[in-house]
Amino acid sequence: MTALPSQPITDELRQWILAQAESGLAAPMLVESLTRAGWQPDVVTAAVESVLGVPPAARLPEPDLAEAPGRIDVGDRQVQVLMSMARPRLVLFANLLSAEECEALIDAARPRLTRSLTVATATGADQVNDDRTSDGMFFQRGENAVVQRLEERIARLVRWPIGHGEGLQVLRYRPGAEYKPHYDYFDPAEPGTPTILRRGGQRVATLIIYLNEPVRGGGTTFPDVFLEVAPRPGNAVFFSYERPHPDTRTLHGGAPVVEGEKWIATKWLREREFQ
Ligand code: PD2
Ligand code: ZN
Repeated sequence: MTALPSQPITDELRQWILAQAESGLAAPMLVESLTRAGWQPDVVTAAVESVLGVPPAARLPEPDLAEAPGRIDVGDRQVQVLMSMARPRLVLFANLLSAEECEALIDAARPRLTRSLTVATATGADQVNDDRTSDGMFFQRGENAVVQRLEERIARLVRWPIGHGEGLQVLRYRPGAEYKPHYDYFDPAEPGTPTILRRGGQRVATLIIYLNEPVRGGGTTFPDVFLEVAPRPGNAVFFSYERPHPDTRTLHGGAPVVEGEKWIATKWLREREFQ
């Protein structure tokens, strides 16, 4: 049998893959369109993997619920699975952090809190936003022992490289503070989005980890599916979005805290290495 002529991974091919990925095309769609254009599937797979840093098959963070649907071994702990749903792709976990670890994160974050900013997708710059009235801070990846341990657990929990995660963000909501419903992905229609995507590509999943329990209010809402997650220390809600589009049903918000404080840590996961 004659071997097919080999096709090299050219710079042009790499640049095309990067440009398409930056405009929001997911890895499997890239593979499909290049294969349809006549590229050999193994060349395409290798090229997409080398440019994006992930095998196209492992296209989204996803917990492994096939073996034991009720718990996931994350190395140093068993995380419980309380519920999961398909659309939005969402999984609720318990026991991701101990009470002591929640307190250690709060104590390390407290002196560094400032009024939360959001990325202005029109320009790519950070700005104060009335839809988000919490105080927050970012840890560097691996900044201290608790952060590092948590990042290792998250990587095992949702099978996504630590290097594809943004630094952990901690937020504190006081009474009256809220985070109005929004999507966590960057809107491809906004002019600032290509600049944001140069660093690690799109966000593809979010893990919101609860560090305490407010006295009243402060649930995480998913208005499209009428779901509200109650904050409980050590629990976490995971959701992923295969493309930056409302049909993922990942609209979500932080309901106003009525009494007490609410503390969370959020880990956003990107398509590619986030430097
Ligand atoms: O605090 C929350 O429940 C919440 C709601 C919506 C957090 C986020 N989004 C976030 O950190 O993205
Ligand atoms: Zn959010």
